[in-house]
Amino acid sequence: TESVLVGEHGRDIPQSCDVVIVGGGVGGIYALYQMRQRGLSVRLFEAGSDVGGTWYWNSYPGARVDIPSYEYSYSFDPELQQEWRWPEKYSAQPELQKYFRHVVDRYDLREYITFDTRVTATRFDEATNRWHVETDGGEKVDCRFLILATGPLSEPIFPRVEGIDRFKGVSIHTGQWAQGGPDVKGKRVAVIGTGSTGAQVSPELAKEAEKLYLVQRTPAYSVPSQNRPLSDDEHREVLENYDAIRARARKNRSNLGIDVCDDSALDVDAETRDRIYEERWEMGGLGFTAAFGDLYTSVEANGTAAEFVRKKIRQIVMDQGLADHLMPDTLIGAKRLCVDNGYFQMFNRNNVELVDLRENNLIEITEGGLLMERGEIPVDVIVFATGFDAITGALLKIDIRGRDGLSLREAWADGPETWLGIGTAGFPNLFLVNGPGSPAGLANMVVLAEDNVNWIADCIAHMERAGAETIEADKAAQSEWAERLTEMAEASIYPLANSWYVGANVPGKPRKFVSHMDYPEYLKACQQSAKAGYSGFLLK
Ligand code: N01
Repeated sequence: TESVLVGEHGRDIPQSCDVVIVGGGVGGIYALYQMRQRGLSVRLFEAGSDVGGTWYWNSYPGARVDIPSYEYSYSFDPELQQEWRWPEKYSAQPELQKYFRHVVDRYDLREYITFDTRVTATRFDEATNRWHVETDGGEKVDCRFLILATGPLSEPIFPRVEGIDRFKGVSIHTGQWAQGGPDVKGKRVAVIGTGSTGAQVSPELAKEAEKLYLVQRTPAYSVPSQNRPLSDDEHREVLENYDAIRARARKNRSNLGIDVCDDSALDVDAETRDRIYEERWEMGGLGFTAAFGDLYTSVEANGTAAEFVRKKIRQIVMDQGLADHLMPDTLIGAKRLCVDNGYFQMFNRNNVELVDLRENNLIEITEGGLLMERGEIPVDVIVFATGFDAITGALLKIDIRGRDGLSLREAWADGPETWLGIGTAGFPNLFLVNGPGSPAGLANMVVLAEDNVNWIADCIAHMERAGAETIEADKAAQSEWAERLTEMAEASIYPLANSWYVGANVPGKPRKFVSHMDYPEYLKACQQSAKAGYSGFLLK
């Protein structure tokens, strides 16, 4: 018999179920929907107080999607697609969270979710082939299948700087804004970090703050989003052509509906090239680096796009001395390209000051601000836009033990290895959504989550039919997958940058590129494995 608790609404909350899902974001919500559709009993644990994951936590001013909203949304139900009205091309965080809340309520999923609860440990019991799951709320649940939808960018990291706990003002990481973002009106604010987040949050804070210090370690490339309200006509056109829009994106390496040009940037003259870059700049968004086919494979071709953006920075930033400090000199796109709404324009405000760590290093954080080599900067608020222990951080935070007590932390000590980004050897009946080895971080994560979850749900159904108790990635298949990922990475510019893609933003993390770069190829591999009775997996 199943042990049960009685929930708020008088419904039994099972302590023993078919599936436990960790994470109530983009991936977890759809996993919950799909498992319920398949008639499985499910519990979902979410650390936040509401659903949305990334779009719950990152509620900082300026947070906004950089893939058009009508693409960055679920495709599984045509009715859902048809009834939702996105207000802007790139909708802001509150709108995204509203959407994810709507999905949860529309399909009656909320009652299966336990909020404000972190899964701390999970252990596979080989005698029963079940996972034991423990939470920080002291709950113990066991399940047959464990789905980890913890997100690749959900474990915030802070600079390792002396005095970080000493600061008497308000300090907050952008990825924890939901816990209570500060009111910066009339305050002196320091933002540390100039990645996608820093480029989004700073212009918004600068509008409110008395003074904004932007602390920059590496200048970033950013292109304008050219965001705008989605007109009724555009909205209608999207609704009428949704299938075609989705189908088109599926053919793209990142599952995006952008126009990709296959020509080499080096085969056209400089004038033509600049005209093409100008068109892309005006169009806005991530399509900028799809202007030519070799910007991610040739350092020389990449340099032409980089130079174009540098020229733009010079044109936008009025103070040319300041523009010098903002000039990126690395490869464009090798660290994820920022998409902004007035980032470089912000530097023309007289309440914004750039603090360039390359010539004025941060020594420590004091009670009242930042102690720099050149003196103290007193501030009231410190905003850490310093990023995440990406891809593996949230997974390895959980003490996960597979066969023979093997810990995932040990198994992945040299970097994660998976087969299809979905399973990993030694951890039976454990499935990853948007995991390492999938195109997570490079592709539309909503659609990727759907593809992963559909695959998992079909796999579970297959196991039922075949009478299999466990499924586990085969080590050989996993090694082959790792080789393919490395091969693709080495043919690209990605490994050349110190980015979260390769783990370079976390001291001591093994340097490895573990994302799949080609969505159509990725999907085909997943489908082929399923078709062949889940090849690359051991079913028992
Ligand atoms: O994090 P990041 P993020 N001292 O790691 C700096 C997605 N996203 O939160 O470049 C000083 O990219 C660090 O400096 P450096 C998107 O996939 C999307 O901005 O390492 N500075 C860097 O400038 C994105 O890529 C959107 O030298 C320090 C910054 O902090 C991913 O999330 C919006 C430092 C971190 O940049 C992560 O973006 C936001 C230190 N000790 C995020 N440590 C959209 O637009 C770090 N930095 C949809």
